[in-house]
Amino acid sequence: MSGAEAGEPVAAEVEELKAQLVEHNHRYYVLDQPSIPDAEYDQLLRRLQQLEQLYPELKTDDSPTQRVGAEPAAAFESVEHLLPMLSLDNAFSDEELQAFVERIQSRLGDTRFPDITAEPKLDGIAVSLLYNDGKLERAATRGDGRRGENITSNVRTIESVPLSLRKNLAPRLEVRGEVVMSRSGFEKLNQSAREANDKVFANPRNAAAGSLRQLDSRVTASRPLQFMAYSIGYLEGGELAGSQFELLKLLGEAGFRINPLIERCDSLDSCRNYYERLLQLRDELDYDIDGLVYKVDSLLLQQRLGFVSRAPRWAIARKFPAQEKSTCLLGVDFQVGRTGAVTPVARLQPVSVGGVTVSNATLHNRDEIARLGVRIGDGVVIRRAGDVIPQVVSVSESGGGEEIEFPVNCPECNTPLEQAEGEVVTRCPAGLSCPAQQRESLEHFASRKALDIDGLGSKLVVQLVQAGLLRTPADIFRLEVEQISSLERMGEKSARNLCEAIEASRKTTLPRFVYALGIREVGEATAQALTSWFGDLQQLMQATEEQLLEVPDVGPVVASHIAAFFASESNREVIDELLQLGLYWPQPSGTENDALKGQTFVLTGSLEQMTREQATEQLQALGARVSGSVSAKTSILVAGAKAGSKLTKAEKLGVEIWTEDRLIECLEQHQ
Ligand code: 5U1
Repeated sequence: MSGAEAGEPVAAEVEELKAQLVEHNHRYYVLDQPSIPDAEYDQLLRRLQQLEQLYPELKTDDSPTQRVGAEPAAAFESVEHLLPMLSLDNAFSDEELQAFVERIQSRLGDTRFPDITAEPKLDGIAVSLLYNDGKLERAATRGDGRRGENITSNVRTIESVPLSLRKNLAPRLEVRGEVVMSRSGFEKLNQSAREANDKVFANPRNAAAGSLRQLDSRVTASRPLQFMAYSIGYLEGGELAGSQFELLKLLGEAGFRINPLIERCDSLDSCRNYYERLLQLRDELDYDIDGLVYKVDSLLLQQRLGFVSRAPRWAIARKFPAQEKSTCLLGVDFQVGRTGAVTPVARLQPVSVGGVTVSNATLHNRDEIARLGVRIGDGVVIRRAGDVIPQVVSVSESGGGEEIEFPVNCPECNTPLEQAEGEVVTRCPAGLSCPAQQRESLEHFASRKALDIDGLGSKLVVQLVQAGLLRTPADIFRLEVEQISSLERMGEKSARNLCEAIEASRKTTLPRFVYALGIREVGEATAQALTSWFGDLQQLMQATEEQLLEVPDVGPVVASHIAAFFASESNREVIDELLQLGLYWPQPSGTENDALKGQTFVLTGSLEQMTREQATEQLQALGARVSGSVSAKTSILVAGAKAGSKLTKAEKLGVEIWTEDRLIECLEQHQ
């Protein structure tokens, strides 16, 4: 059928499908607000692919099917930027920031504070995107600022880069910004690389750079990259906006992802305050930032201020302390985790990395030690980012010390260790008879995202196990105040508090319970997916691997772990005992459940009377959606203490704002 001529209805359907897919891409990759399930999106995409195959004349360059198109290239062509891509001067202290503002005031002959926008400085790869009549024509790296490399075919694969602008702002327009890899995406990429014995990247920036320099754009397409716009370069056809802030808003309307943390500052104090807040937020973000950029907001003033050599006079970067440092490897311990995985842990000469003292870092596994070629006494580079455990990135100086020997037997129970064919992980196969695995499983069961038993932390678990009071999670619900208070350093009051916390945890939710079981590879999201799919515990426990594979995001490995877990007689016994000891989860009942149906809540700032997880759970139980970002679709923003940019954005959008007390009142009213 290929080559048949398309009639009008087909052409119209293709146009409609393209428009729908572009819209869904934008909602998913730019706004983080998908509005249809993945399966429905895939169906639309498949239909478009089918029609384009039948009627190739309807295929256009900006079709969502054409992100990965070009054949692998032999090399990257060098291209000249229409306007040089500048670098930034740095300020390393408040005094230097003040001097920057004073220089501006003196040059402008005006002592008033010039409004300034403050933006996170992404630790990624600067990229220039040239749009001709609203269509992406060329993408280039910064290179030396005058000439860069043409990486168009790779950048086209980044879904947050619009192939066609949603709003054509100018006949010719160059948009500049940063390509970054998310931290979570980077961790996953490195984990798969480790499992496949491939090269791992030292940090998300290197991973983004490596991904953009692929000669085969299909490889780039498989990498979790995103583009955030921060300015324009070349522009034809007159000014677009009066200020940097308005310009970013316009770029957002044209379809670009704009950093939601950008703020306007009207004094030196607010500039400093922004720095402090961003420094606090840094670890929570899913992308690396290495500081922030202050820019004079008025584009007219920017023009008057001009440039010195290769940097603008109207902008300055304020760098954060580095998150990588060198130190000495003193030794290596081997830790056995909940699932028996043995992890080598580097013991380090303590070193301050980005304001936190680091004395341990992970070496991941046996292969990683070999890849790094690291020995005891070597100088090593340590990196910490976000919530992840600090890691050894490379050897900075060889000390010629002894080699690191991986143990043959479990360091906790002496059982011979095993490494399955094709797996990088070395495991102790002893299961719950290995004290480390028993301890870790109990700790996991009581942890915050599982049964959330306040006070039952690692030290107490060790004490209770040693005293013979705890063996399986069911034993937790048999503990008595007298038994607990007889432990060393345990008073009557703490024992009573713990018993109360245990009592309160009997009422839980099914997803929490499934997560608490500690099934290999079943994290919170999978536990949620499994329970929404099967509805109740019995159905889940009886599911075959085939049935488990039908659950979204459950692959063959996870399915086999789940089936094996529930097939185990001892696991089934513990579950039975837990239920007999009074663990329960209220069944959601249709009528009371949807009091807040159709409402989208966003929680921001710190809540004082409940955790965000509790608030989220209770809102969801009443049928509300809880989203991470504010948009025009947000119904209510709940603002706790120190609420930041989400509050500002919600105010701008006219979203209803609640205090924590108002939230509690609403929850109580509907419970
Ligand atoms: N957020 C942001 N990063 N960044 C880097 N804005 C920004 N602006 C830059 C650079 C190099 O340069 C312009 C000020 C020219």
